[in-house]
Amino acid sequence: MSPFTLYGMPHSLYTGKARSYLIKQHVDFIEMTPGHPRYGKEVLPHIGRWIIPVMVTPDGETVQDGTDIIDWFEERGQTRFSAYPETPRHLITSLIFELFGGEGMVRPAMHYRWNFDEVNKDFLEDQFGLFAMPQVAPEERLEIIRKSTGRMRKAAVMFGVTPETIPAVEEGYEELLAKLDAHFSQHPYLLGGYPTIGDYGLIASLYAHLGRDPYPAQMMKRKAPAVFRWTERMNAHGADMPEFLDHPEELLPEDTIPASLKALLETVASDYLPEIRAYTAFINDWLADNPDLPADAPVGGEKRARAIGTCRFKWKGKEFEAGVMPYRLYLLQRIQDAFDGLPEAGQASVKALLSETGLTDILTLRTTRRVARENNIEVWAA
Ligand SMILES: N[C@@H](CCC(=O)N[C@@H](CS)C(=O)NCC(=O)O)C(=O)O
Repeated sequence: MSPFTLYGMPHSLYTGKARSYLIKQHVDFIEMTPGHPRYGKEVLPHIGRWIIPVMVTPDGETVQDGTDIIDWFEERGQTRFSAYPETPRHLITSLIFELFGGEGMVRPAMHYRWNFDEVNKDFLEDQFGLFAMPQVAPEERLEIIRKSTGRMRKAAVMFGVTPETIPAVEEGYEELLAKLDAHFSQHPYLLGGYPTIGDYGLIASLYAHLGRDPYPAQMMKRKAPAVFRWTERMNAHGADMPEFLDHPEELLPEDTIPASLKALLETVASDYLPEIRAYTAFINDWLADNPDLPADAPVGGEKRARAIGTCRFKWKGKEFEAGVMPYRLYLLQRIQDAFDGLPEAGQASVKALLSETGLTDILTLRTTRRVARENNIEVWAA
């Protein structure tokens, strides 16, 4: 049987999540760049837009989206160890970090990629050109790529990175990095001896951008060596935890959430809840203004736009304005759905944890319509 193909790029944030999962699950896969002519034949006709990551199965099925790629294996029970913990606190905590890592940390990821030209620019232009057009000569592709990186640079603003907010973004990231370092100094993965969905969410921002682009990678190595080690570990075939002598390949016993992880949940509450509050409110208003959308209407309209508007919120004393991306609801719903599916005792134990860490609202911030995924895009559910 031919192996799986992952269309992705080393410098792509969302590819990191899918790649790490495939590596850890020992899936026999090859990674191909969307710059390969096969992408146009094998992927575009099915997916209908340029996007990565996309997985093609040995039977020719195409799956877009990091979470859907992971769930393709989970639903079939084809895992070495499931990404979804069985105990209530571990499950909900892990899903919270899936949302936070992939969506809540995009601001520092964009900032440390695009606002440090002296250190990053040559590398970024090389990498973007190399993987988009490996068949084009370096000087020629540089011309082309300079135009498209200009577009991506502007995207940082869409995520709320502006000259006014940059000091807050940097302060927040340094605090987060210190807490992550404290945690990964004690634990090889978020919940113990193997990665779960929260690790796969975190690796999105912490690999391609924050762990690989020259400026933030050096910063991570200097200030948070245990986080850097975790990024290596997340891309290793084995457990890769020799510094944790005799650590079992098991999650922490008794659904334990150690103090270092509670501290990280507190950061999610302080750093990301204000934005969740703002975008769920925006979406509810938007849905009230658009009451006649048919079921399965693409969330970004015919253009398949990522954002349906911008919302404002305050954080660290600064006013932020950021794009409202309904995809984020899809990940938020996963936390809430998992909570709703827990037995009463499990719910009580999770509620106590969320109350202790300031995250109670993550369960109640809901919208009047749900986001679903159909045919590899996000749609408004019935
Ligand atoms: N929700 C998707 C997001 C994928 C995504 O945004 N990929 C980026 C590259 S890291 C991309 O393809 N962007 C191209 C575009 O949106 O035009 C996932 O998790 O897979």
